[in-house]
Amino acid sequence: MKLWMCCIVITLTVLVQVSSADDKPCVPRRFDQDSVVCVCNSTYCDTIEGIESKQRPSNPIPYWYSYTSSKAGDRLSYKFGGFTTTASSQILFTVANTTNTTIMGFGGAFTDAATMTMKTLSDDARTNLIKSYYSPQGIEYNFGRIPMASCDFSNRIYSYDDHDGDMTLEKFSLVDEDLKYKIPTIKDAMSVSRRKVSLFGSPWSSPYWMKTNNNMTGKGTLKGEVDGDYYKTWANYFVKFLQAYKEQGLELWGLTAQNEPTDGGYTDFSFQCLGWTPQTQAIFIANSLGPALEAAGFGDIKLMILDDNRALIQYWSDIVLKNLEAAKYVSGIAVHWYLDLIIPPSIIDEAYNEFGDDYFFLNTEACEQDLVNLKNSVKLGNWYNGEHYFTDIMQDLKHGIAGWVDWNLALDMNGGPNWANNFADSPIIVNADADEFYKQPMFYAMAHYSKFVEPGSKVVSYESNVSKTSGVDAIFFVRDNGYFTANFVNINEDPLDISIKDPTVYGYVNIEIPARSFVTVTWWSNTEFE
Ligand SMILES: *[C@@H]1O[C@H](CO)[C@@H](O)[C@H](O)[C@H]1NC(C)=O
Ligand SMILES: *[C@@H]1O[C@H](CO)[C@@H](O)[C@H](O)[C@H]1NC(C)=O
Ligand SMILES: *[C@@H]1O[C@H](CO)[C@@H](O)[C@H](O)[C@H]1NC(C)=O
Ligand SMILES: *[C@@H]1O[C@H](CO)[C@@H](O)[C@H](O)[C@H]1NC(C)=O
Ligand SMILES: CC(=O)N[C@H]1CO[C@H](CO)[C@@H](O)[C@@H]1O
Repeated sequence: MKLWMCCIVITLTVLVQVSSADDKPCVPRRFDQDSVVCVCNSTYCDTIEGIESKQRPSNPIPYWYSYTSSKAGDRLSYKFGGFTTTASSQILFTVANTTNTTIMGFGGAFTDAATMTMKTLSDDARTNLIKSYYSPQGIEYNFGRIPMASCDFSNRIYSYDDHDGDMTLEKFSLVDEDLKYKIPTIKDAMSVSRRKVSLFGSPWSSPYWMKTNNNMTGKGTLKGEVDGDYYKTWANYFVKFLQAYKEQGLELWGLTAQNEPTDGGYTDFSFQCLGWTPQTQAIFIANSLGPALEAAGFGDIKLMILDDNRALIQYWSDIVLKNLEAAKYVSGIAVHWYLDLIIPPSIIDEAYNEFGDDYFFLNTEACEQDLVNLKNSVKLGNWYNGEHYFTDIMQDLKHGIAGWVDWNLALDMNGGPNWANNFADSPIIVNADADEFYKQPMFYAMAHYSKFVEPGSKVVSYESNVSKTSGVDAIFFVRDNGYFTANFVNINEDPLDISIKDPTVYGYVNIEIPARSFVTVTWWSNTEFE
């Protein structure tokens, strides 16, 4: 221990509560739920600059900084304090010197619904919304998912080639939804971002005339033989999509081979889908999609398989990736969160142990819905919805999933538009009549990760004697410059005092994790990793 360290520790035993100098605070509003939303409009929106930590100071002083969001109404409230000589809590979290998963990042989807809803705001309010997600004053998302043509969150059912029998896709073209809504919004997001934004496309259905039931909705697969002409045309459709977006100035980072490939196996499935088994997906990738992408100069595209619930992760990956001709074109395994409450993460461990060295794992969709009454899905200010996001992300990242991409970036007050009435909630809800939008607890749940866990950070192992029944859980990360971030959640109605020990920093962080809260704690560490 250096002498100056001990002096600072002694003089800084009292917590200093300040608000970060330049940040604009949340303007809270309570609707009919247990917590608040933050209201933004054309002239005001809360901001979060975060701590600049690109360059390691030559003598980092042993301070910690924290950001708290709580059911009681905190939204990224900022505090800092010094490491203290003794642990004031019996509950100790000790960081170790081993790391796991490298974090790829966080994001949301530029659906028709999201981008059209944003357009119902005035230009200035819309800009505030886009900045809230992608700018340095916002939560700095670095992923964007793009539905290829229509999905349920569209106003109508369409593909990029609704011309019966156009097997060469001569009449393929982007539509107004791309040209007037999705592409301009994506460009605006990228222009306010300082992080590299990685875009990936996902198809819901082929054109109706390629599908066995002649309809983009309902049970069906590609027509004809497995590996036949329709497989080639469908692969060419991906290439045309990538080329068309490139012509518009957007180069995609990745693709999923199919959104929820199992949906197309359900009789009367109610929105756009196309059915695949892992066997047919493997054949499609090996003989059609992979070679077509490579031949068109898109060989670097990060191709993901599955893009469906975790229940299938091991089964699906095992079949697709054991087809070595398919596997050579695949970079990642994409999962959706919808069955996470009933399917334990051990199923991810199984797949991760087998495939984690060669493929990345990414969560590519999640949203809250009121399954009893879909029309009631928007729950403005609901704290549990935020907690559900926060804890699901924590669980995923502890089990090898490298990033977490949400569903619609924004929706209207009804949780739409959605032509199939499959309404959902979103971290941002737009009230066009008032020219306002509402940042929900889900938004701040995402913020604690996307803002503070920079892409490239690694998950750090730790030990703790917190009781499993305490309702408090944690995950630790380190950036490549040695900056640590710890994310805590408390799902109980009582606060809990905890202490954090970093063996390379003299003293302890003593901090309260308030009732029903998310807390991010950050500090400079001297840990040398194994
Ligand atoms: C926007 O919100 C701020 C903060 O609540 C408020 O002072 C301002 O009047 C609002 N602006 C408009 C145009 O409604
Ligand atoms: C947790 O571990 C610390 C350090 O080993 C110890 O002092 C404390 O008593 C333990 N607390 C509980 C509740 O076991
Ligand atoms: C597809 O099915 C939907 C009902 O799910 C129906 O409204 C629509 O007209 C059908 N489209 C075609 C091209 O048959
Ligand atoms: C990592 O921690 C272990 C146990 O605390 C210690 O024995 C080892 O020397 C550490 N390794 C490095 C590189 O600091
Ligand atoms: C998901 C994963 O790889 N977890 C591992 C993280 O590291 C610890 C020890 O360093 C392992 O025990 C986990 O299995």
